[in-house]
Amino acid sequence: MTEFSVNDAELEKRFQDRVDDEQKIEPKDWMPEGYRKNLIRQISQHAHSEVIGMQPEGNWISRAPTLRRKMILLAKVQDEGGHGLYLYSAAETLGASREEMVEALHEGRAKYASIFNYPSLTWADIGTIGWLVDGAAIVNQISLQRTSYGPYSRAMIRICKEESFHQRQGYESLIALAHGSAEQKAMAQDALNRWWWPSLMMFGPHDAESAHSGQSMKWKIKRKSNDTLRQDFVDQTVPQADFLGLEIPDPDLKWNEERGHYDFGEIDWEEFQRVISGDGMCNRDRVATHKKAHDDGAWVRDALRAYEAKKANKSEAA
Ligand code: FAQ
Repeated sequence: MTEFSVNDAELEKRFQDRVDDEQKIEPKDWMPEGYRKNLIRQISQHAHSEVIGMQPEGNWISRAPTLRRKMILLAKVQDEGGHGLYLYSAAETLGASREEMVEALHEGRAKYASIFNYPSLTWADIGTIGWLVDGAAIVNQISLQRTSYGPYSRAMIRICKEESFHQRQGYESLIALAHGSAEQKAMAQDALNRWWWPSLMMFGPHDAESAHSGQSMKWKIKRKSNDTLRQDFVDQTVPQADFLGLEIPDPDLKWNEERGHYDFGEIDWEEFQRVISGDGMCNRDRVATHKKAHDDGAWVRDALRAYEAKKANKSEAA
């Protein structure tokens, strides 16, 4: 049988065999249309999250309490922009254009992580974002280092190295606050109270409610389920809160000897649905800010295109 007479069912079987065998799928390999579409959805939403995620922290760069904290925060926010760029590039290898992806974000057709629709009200929020939000992102992204799509997997390896610095700088900042004055400790506790539940929402709906999980796990786009990752995050974070002397705002949180995990309370799923449907505290503002920055930068893209065209004309004439 030649390659040309192989039908879709056979191609799909070969594809699944490769996935099951832990081989990476690369951009020029045959892949089912659903795999390509699902990856573009997930990777572009991941990219949007990184870029929109610059806003809550960017809000504090000019107000960081010391030069050291300002330098760390600037580097971190810049890293998040870089992560967005790796991820947009990974999605582009699947045939999506940057313009289409950004348009989908602006028109509300593409989501981004719900967490970035909450406001950063105090300096303690910045440490807490590093500790909890980057902490949750890493738990998920470590599993995605083994995702089946090569460019996504390689981007994750690089991103995780930087996220690990992000998580540590946040935790270090919170150690300073939690072990500082009574006012500083209260500010850290208040930030934990506001960011805890939204951090748990980052992992998405329960497995039973997750529309994409079944297929994404079969194709090894996702390697661990939403609930498993959420449990990993809780188990890892509770001892960190204990060390800080802060209390996690969940009366149902307790160690379960039998399961070898922490039990924890139920997420407010109505709030989650509201936020991912565009009606959270900051959704409108986040998208409007992104749109304005994009529009203000149009001249840079135009200049780059004009320069590329000029270069192409010159090389044609030569
Ligand atoms: N927020 O069927 P599932 C970071 C949507 S990076 C908004 O379970 P899936 C770094 C989901 O898209 C954080 N929407 O979906 C940083 C789907 O809607 P759709 C981002 C959510 O894809 C730190 C619907 O619900 N990380 O923070 C959320 O199998 C600090 C049904 O859900 C990633 O994106 C949510 N939390 O699983 C940056 C990791 N959860 O598309 C700056 C990659 C679910 O059908 C500062 N992504 N939805 O309209 C993933 O691992 C997965 O996409 C999940 C969701 C686990 C997020």
